[in-house]
Amino acid sequence: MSDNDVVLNPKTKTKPKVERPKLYKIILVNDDYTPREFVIMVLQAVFRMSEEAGYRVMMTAHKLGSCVVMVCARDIAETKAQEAIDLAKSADFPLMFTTEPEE
Ligand code: TYC
Repeated sequence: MSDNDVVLNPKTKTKPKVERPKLYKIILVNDDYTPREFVIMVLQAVFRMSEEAGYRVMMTAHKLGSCVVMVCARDIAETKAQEAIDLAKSADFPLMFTTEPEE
């Protein structure tokens, strides 16, 4: 084969090894003091949930202790969780959101 020949069907493939960025869960944590309506309001304002979806997520955290609100990239998860915590703080409620990597 001369240098000018073109190989149309190379027999080996190189797999690009790009790591998929880890996804993070935003978790709503139950407490005994934050009013249910306030939790729903925060879910609607920060996570763009409908009132019905907000009610379901709030009630799941209320009954089970916590509930996954959304799964997304780490920076978005941390920003949204902080936004929600800040809203609660400014209203003097102990409402808490945490983030953790998905398995
Ligand atoms: N448990 C609260 C109440 O009874 C309501 C609540 C639900 C608070 C979910 C936080 O993540 C939460 N007023």
